[in-house]
Amino acid sequence: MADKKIYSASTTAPVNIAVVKYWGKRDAKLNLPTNSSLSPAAALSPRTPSRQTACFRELKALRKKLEDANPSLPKLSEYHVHIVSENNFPTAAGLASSAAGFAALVRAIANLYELPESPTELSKIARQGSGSACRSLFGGYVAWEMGQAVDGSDSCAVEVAPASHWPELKAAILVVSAAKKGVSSTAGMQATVNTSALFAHRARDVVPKRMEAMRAAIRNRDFERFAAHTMADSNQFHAVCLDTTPPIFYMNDVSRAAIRAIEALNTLEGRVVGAYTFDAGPNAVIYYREKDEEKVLGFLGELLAPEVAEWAGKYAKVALEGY
Ligand code: 2P0
Repeated sequence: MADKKIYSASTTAPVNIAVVKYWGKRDAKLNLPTNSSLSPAAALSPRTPSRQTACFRELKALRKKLEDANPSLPKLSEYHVHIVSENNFPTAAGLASSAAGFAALVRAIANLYELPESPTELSKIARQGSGSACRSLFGGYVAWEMGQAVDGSDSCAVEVAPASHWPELKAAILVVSAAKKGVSSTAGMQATVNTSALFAHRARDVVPKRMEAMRAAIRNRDFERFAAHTMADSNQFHAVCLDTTPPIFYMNDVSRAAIRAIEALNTLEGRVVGAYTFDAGPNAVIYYREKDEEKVLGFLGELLAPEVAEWAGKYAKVALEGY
């Protein structure tokens, strides 16, 4: 390399909070899931070195292929890469920070290498960093199709609808605790796969039908259906965590108070105005329609404000990206 030019590329990637949850791997090395999953992206850390290595190996191989086909291109595949990553969400608190981190890493390096691969192709690489990262390659409503192949070649993310499809849908994030979670997703989901009897029922009988119902709800902008499946899926995900040996508890008393508050509000209004969902941590994500924002946030704020130090803080009203 005679010419030591510096090339750079930067990007951002959204966190995503799944409404049909990914929980369980059928291949831990390739991060191949035991069920498909689906998420809207929300507004805005790479993890273990081996996962980064896997992503880089694939990205460099694609660049090398491009260089071999176009000999005039600089040999970027031989360059050292310096990565700077910033995260404006609490890390490892069950708010999809690793998803955004790996998606941004893969997107930025693909930009740097000028790779022509589609977001769906790149999602197969991001998936190897963190399973849920494959969904953060897109900005709108995204499904991660679990795929069947043992090499992971069909386990990738596809766009269900762009963010602009449903501008009324908003999300508020209630940061109950920004502390790191006690059980990592990787360890937790493997324990669930190995010990929970309820898990097989979820992966085989529930999620495939729910994926179809959720796609239809999004397509039709049917908030009632969207909300019903979102809450049911969150509750079943936490049920399989509880059904794990030893049991995994991600929600706490404040999380449960948030569930009761939303259930009470929906009953009070006589229609579904809010839908809660919790990932691998105690923080609540509440989906609602813009017209109901005051109602939902006001009610939650009144009921929970004394218990939630950061309520109304900087994370309290994070609108979905692009909305
Ligand atoms: C999801 N979660 O669908 C689910 C819901 C947590 C609960 O994807 O081991 O960090 O890196 O593939 O992607 C969190 O798991 O796990 C997750 P790895 P990841 O968003």
